[in-house]
Amino acid sequence: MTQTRRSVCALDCPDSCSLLVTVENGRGTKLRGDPAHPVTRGFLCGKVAQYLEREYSPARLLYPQRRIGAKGEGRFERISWDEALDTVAARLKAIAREFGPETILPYSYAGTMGLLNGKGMDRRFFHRLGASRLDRTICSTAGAAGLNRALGLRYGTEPEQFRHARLILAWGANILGTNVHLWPFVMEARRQGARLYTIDPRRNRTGAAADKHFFINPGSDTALALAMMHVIIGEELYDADYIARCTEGFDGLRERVKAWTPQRAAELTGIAAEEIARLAREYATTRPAAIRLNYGVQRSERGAMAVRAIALLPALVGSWKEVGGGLQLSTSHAFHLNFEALDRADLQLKALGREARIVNMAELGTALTKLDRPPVKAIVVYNSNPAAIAPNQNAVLQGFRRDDLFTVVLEQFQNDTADYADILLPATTFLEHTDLYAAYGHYYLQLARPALPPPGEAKSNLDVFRLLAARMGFDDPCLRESEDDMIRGLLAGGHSFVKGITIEELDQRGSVRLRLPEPFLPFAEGGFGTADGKCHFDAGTLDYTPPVESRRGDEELRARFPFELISPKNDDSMNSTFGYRHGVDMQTATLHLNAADAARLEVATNDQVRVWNDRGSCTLAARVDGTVPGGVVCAPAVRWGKRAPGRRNVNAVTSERLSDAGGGPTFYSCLVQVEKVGD
Ligand SMILES: Nc1nc2c(c(=O)[nH]1)N[C@H]1C(S)=C(S)[C@@H](COP(=O)(O)OP(=O)(O)OC[C@H]3O[C@@H](n4cnc5c(=O)[nH]c(N)nc54)[C@H](O)[C@@H]3O)O[C@H]1N2
Ligand SMILES: Nc1nc2c(c(=O)[nH]1)N[C@H]1C(S)=C(S)[C@@H](COP(=O)(O)OP(=O)(O)OC[C@H]3O[C@@H](n4cnc5c(=O)[nH]c(N)nc54)[C@H](O)[C@@H]3O)O[C@H]1N2
Ligand code: SF4
Ligand SMILES: [Mo]
Repeated sequence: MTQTRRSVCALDCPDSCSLLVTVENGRGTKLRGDPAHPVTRGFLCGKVAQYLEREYSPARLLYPQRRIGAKGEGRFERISWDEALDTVAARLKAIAREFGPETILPYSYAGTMGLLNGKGMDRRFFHRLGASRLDRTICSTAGAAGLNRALGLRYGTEPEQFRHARLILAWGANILGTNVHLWPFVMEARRQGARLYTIDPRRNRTGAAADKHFFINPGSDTALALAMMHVIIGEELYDADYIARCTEGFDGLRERVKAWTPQRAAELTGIAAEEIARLAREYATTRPAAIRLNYGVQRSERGAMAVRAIALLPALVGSWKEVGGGLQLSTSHAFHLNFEALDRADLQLKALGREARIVNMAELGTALTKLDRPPVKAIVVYNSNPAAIAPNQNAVLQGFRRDDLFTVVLEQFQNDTADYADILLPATTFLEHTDLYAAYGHYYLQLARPALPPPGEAKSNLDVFRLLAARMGFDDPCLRESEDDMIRGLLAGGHSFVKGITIEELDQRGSVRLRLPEPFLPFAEGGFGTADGKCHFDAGTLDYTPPVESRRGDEELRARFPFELISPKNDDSMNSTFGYRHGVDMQTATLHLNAADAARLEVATNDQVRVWNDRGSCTLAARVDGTVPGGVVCAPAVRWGKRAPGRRNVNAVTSERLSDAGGGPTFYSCLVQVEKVGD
């Protein structure tokens, strides 16, 4: 019997694709993008087109297990769910009693973007327990802080509108690699004569396909944006009418950017002054012009300021008024669901009589090795692989090796973090459980029911936290709630963007557009998330200093570690999610170097090179090519450390230093030395 079932891709990707799963005799045989979905439009990225290979991989975790080897060694034995849950509940209770519940730390990110399995029952459970709260900064909080500062709301140009743009700036955005469903709209625009420019320290696949690529020094984007403002204002190319009606503080901005000449920015960014001036003029005079800004820009010490400065550009030229204008970093804020009902933060008060302390997930190494009063005595990891993806890996692994740390991991695969688990629990994939999905690259809310049966004894996160809550003796009704009731609760917020959307409509249609006008022009008439609805330039606080770890940063560091390392996303994987594969993850084993640098280092393509600094080292295969300029090296992230020489990946060299706002990590502000590995 052959059936087609609906699903939603749950991977951490702006596209949140609507999927059709062909099921024959209970087994999935084909995955397709839904042709009827306005953004998915019938195709999938390469990695998810082959997701059934991951779904049915012999490496899937099928049963609960207990560690029998040393931490990190990866030796386990099968146990029953009863024994696993009893052990976890007993240990968590004992730790909470002896050291206080805040010594227990949840650690999760967006392994699934499903709201119920990603930020639902888990949050309720940890709040009721009184565990430490995790500040989930690892990806986007610096950018969110910058965007909030500029716009007051994290809305952006909808992908469907990019087809109307005449100029598209992909600013730190590898559209073909990480946001491929925007590409058909970009191509449609280009067929109408639009130009695509990319601004990036590396010429990635999108840069190679663009009309023009601007190599920019890592972490220097604020300087470019300020110099563009200098030209736009100096040459009176701004939209005086929009500025008068919808912005605040223009005179201050005019003063502020006077000093930001293209010459000054050229020294900092590495882009020639004339090029900067030409880009500014083109941006201001091409109607409409859309900016696709992505999170690459904000993984630096100046990331929040960079996003803020770039996000002010559309207001200056009035481009929010135009269909196909504006800027997109994220659309996530428009999903005005009732998140308070979902995560029930109020339960902390019941447990502790106050809010629990907060631990920044980008500082996990320090949290596990140095945090005191109270220390971390237990960590429960799900939807994330911190042993591979968190910065300052040596500290993280030192923490996970602690004998007095109780570690629980809910996983689909035996990844780096799973190797350190005391109790390892098998998790379902998004094809196997119910969930509701918002998106950060479009405006459609989606519901997915299980399309396939879970293999072995795998359980959803939601089930596991419900079962644990019962074992802990928590009798709050919300810890027993059904999926459908949780979804109804989320929809009950009453905001006009979601008003009237029901679980029945979602079940019937799978994907439902938020109740937004079409086209959606969030800031055409102001409407910014500020008290007066205007975009505030607030120029007194707009400024730029180079990152400490950069070519213009700390001289002593720079003398010892002369290369700026970036480790952006690889094209064919999803962070470390496909790290179980052998062979296909070659991108994540690579270090791209410029020819002049390679010659000086006497390194040729395929040589093994050691990349190192004071924090650690990793070994990669050199690729000498034209994708990076002199002084920049690039290691696409991120493979499983345990699959790498020395059992370390690129995060052995990245730092725990935080971004200028939002508490974000600074993966791409990282100075290193490179040397050929002797044979
Ligand atoms: N194929 C694939 N897709 C993915 C992912 C993946 O791992 N693989 N990961 C997903 C995740 S977690 C996220 S957050 C999203 C978004 O992912 P993005 O943040 O958009 O992806 P990145 O590749 O990290 O960064 C985008 C580009 O920014 C560039 N960049 C780095 N530093 C700077 C800088 O200082 N200035 C400028 N202008 N550019 C800079 C990088 O070289 C890169 O080409 O992608 C998602 N999609
Ligand atoms: N050097 C460097 N490091 C980076 C980045 C970088 O660009 N460079 N990017 C950073 C960014 S932007 C991000 S978002 C993070 C991503 O880091 P993570 O959030 O850790 O993402 P993944 O590596 O994809 O790991 C997600 C894990 O969740 C599991 N999973 C998926 N669905 C479920 C589920 O339903 N239940 C359970 N229990 N598990 C599930 C998957 O099997 C997978 O192992 O990495 C960060 N680290
Ligand atoms: S990873 Fe992104 S592009 Fe690929 S199927 Fe999932 S949502 Fe679509
Ligand atoms: Mo991310």
